[in-house]
Amino acid sequence: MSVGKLTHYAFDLVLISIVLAGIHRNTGLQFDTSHFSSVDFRRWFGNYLAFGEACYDRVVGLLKFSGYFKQNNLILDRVQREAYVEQMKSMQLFDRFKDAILEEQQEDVSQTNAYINAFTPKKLAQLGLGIINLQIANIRTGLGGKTILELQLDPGFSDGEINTSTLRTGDIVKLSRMTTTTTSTTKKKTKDNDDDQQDSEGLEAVVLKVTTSMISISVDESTDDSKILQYYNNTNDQSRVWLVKLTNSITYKRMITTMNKINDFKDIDKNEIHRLLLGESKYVPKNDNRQISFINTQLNASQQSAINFAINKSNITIIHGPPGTGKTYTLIELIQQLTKLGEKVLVCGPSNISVDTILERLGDKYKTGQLIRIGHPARLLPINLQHSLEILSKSYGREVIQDIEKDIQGVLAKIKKCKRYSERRVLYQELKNLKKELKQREKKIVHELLLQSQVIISTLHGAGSYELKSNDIAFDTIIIDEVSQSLEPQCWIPLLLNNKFKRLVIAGDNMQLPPTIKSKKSTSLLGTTLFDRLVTKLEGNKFKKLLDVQYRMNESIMKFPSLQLYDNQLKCDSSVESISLIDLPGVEDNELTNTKCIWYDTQGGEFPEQVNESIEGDSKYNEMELLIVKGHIKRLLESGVKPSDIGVIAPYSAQVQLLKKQMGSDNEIEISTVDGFQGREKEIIILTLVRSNDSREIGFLSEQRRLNVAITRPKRQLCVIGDLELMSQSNSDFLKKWCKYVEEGDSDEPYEIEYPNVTDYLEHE
Ligand SMILES: *[C@@H]1O[C@H](CO)[C@@H](O)[C@H](O)[C@H]1NC(C)=O
Ligand SMILES: *[C@@H]1O[C@H](CO)[C@@H](O)[C@H](O)[C@H]1NC(C)=O
Ligand SMILES: *[C@@H]1O[C@H](CO)[C@@H](O)[C@H](O)[C@H]1NC(C)=O
Ligand SMILES: *[C@@H]1O[C@H](CO)[C@@H](O)[C@H](O)[C@H]1NC(C)=O
Ligand SMILES: *[C@@H]1O[C@H](CO)[C@@H](O)[C@H](O)[C@H]1NC(C)=O
Ligand SMILES: *[C@@H]1O[C@H](CO)[C@@H](O)[C@H](O)[C@H]1NC(C)=O
Ligand SMILES: *[C@@H]1O[C@H](CO)[C@@H](O)[C@H](O)[C@H]1NC(C)=O
Ligand SMILES: *[C@@H]1O[C@H](CO)[C@@H](O)[C@H](O)[C@H]1NC(C)=O
Ligand SMILES: CC(=O)N[C@H]1CO[C@H](CO)[C@@H](O)[C@@H]1O
Ligand SMILES: CC(=O)N[C@H]1CO[C@H](CO)[C@@H](O)[C@@H]1O
Ligand SMILES: [Mg+2]
Repeated sequence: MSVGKLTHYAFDLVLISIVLAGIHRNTGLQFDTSHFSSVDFRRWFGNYLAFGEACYDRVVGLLKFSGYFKQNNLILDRVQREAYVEQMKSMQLFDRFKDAILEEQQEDVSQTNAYINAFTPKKLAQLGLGIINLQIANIRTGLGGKTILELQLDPGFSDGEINTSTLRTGDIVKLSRMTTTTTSTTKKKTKDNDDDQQDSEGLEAVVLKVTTSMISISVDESTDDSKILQYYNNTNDQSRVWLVKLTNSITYKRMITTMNKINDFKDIDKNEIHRLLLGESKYVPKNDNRQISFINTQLNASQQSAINFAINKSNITIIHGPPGTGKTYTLIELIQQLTKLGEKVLVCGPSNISVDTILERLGDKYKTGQLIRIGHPARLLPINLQHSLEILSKSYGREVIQDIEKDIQGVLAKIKKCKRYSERRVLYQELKNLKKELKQREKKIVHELLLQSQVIISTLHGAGSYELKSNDIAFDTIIIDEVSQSLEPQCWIPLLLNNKFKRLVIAGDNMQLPPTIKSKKSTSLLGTTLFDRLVTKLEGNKFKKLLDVQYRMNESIMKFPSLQLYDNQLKCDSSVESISLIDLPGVEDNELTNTKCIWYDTQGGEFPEQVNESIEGDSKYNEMELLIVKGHIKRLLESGVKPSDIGVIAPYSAQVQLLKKQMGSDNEIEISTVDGFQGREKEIIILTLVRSNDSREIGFLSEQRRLNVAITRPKRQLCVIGDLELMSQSNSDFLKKWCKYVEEGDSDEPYEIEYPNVTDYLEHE
């Protein structure tokens, strides 16, 4: 019997079973199998009927489903039905995103609470989570009528400087008075109980600025002024306060709101790009003919082609920029071209640093007022101060604002002196009115500024701030940089501002660091970025442009990542393809400096990993591997390499901490985890993989995107220290292929493999 016939019979059998099940379900008629003599046949027939019933349920389900569509007039044709199904799917997706965000927030809160509950303020300060012994030096009014407190160290308790590494601009903090238990050494008179209760509440605030002498915080808007002033009055100017870092719940709230908005997104409010991103319509290329001449004539073919594509060929573009391919460089040209064509552009990124990088490069290309950075820039170069919205709005509307600010200061001064409650109350009311007036005037100024500007730069989160909400601020193009490090729910914040944008450009590399996620459970969903989803689930490959010329590293360093992660599509620019350490001034020409890639193989059990258990979770380290790191550094320095050209990367923070301790603080060798090197480069990178274990565990070395970042930082030498046997037996495809490549290569030896002799290294310690 032919296969075709067999399938035919099988199909008939299935149909018959469904018909039998239908008869059973609709008439209650049972099949009496007892007169079949063969037990085997009876059993088979029973299973056969059960199978039929299962199929029957599915078929009926399907029929009901399509009936539902018909009843509700939801289908007229296939295309619409498909769109509807996609819409249901994407709603499910955004519901699942919501769950994942909530989970993430819970994890974040519980981690923070674990710290705050476990430790005293003093200990928290040592851990870098708080600052103690502060006093309020001044209260003033900031943009939007917010109250700003300026804090200094209490000279009676601390003569040092504020630990500027503890707090960053934008951190959410709680300000509380230091209780008598923590101030037992003070000679201060004790306060009544009433006070202590108010203390435990504290004030929530946002950090605006941190210097060694002063911290400015902006108090949560919902906080009553009188409550703030309790922390600042002339009757208890001795009292000390302290700050502790809290979980920033605003970012989570904004993401949840955004997900809700998508679920309620009405069809008529969507534009073509929204529909495309939601999978509700098919991608259609376009063919415009906008003439431009490149401002930057150095752009290579793939960079030019990406710009051409974004302007002429498509309303949506993914610019895929592998390490060192000039992604930001390309975006800078694109932004300038778009504004030359008269467009208004919104540029967003996941972090302050990601957008400030762009601001820095655009800063001198736009006049004051044409380019505006919303939010508090993390590190503003003086030249870019003129582009900060906050600063701009102060100078732009100076006259309108200044007199009212003066009035507010006057009232504040009066309140400070005033002792009678009834008088105070009148003053509070006056203050409130003045602030309202100030807020309105500022809003108007800000609105005018944004309306006139050509390029607005903001973090993804910041794009949801009130300044941009106004409907008449419409962008022609939205650009999201570092999209692979952004959570998709955050990418939707700028996209939901309105539906007037005509073009979306997202840029990133899905083979580099993913967004940071705290919760273990939600990793899979939040870890899927917009880039990933467009490429894997939708038609992203049709509008993805790869930048394929790499300007950072020697060809031999680029080879493996290109082969493994970029389909061997990367080309080395001639300016870097054969760069070598010996080209650097003062570097000797010897065997070590001539080697491109070195692997110190630590297999054999003499370099075991160790575990450091701490509150942040276990972290691994490997003291023996550090011996080799130091040995290699020593040889490099002896060959004339400058310490500032060397970077050491370890995937584990315990290893980083330990090496930093061993090396001391006064050297210029940079030691960091992978994340600290992201977006950067060094002449030499030494990578210590740490893991070496009989149990064949590699932990998060299995994250290929992280390793890819590590091995694509060096320009002239990559030195890896790791257990080749463990890596090659791991279940990570990337590691296995890498080991194979290291050991066998494709043509000549790609890596110099060394087998370090522990005795030698220990002797030289
Ligand atoms: C300063 O903060 C860092 C981390 O934020 C912390 O490790 C360090 O111990 C702090 N220094 C002091 C003197 O508290
Ligand atoms: C950037 O800075 C703003 C304002 O200071 C802050 O609110 C925000 O959390 C920061 N964003 C990131 C991603 O660090
Ligand atoms: C000033 O501080 C003292 C002590 O903390 C407090 O009892 C008092 O209520 C404060 N005054 C005002 C007006 O808030
Ligand atoms: C758009 O296409 C036209 C014709 O193909 C070309 O001359 C022009 O340079 C393109 N514009 C850009 C931005 O590449
Ligand atoms: C691209 O956007 C423009 C402006 O919104 C629109 O007119 C055009 O139909 C869009 N093209 C495609 C192929 O979606
Ligand atoms: C750089 O690459 C060239 C050719 O690919 C190779 O001959 C040379 O040894 C490499 N040098 C270094 C230091 O990587
Ligand atoms: C282990 O961690 C603690 C604190 O987290 C640190 O003080 C100690 O130096 C670490 N030990 C090693 C060997 O890394
Ligand atoms: C390591 O070096 C020591 C002394 O230099 C030598 O005695 C020993 O044989 C070497 N071990 C190996 C495995 O080569
Ligand atoms: C085709 C093209 O323009 N290639 C350029 C790529 O970039 C290098 C260096 O920036 C130029 O030298 C090439 O001409
Ligand atoms: C966590 C773990 O499995 N540790 C083991 C790693 O391997 C060494 C021996 O190489 C064992 O002693 C550890 O227990
Ligand atoms: Mg970049």
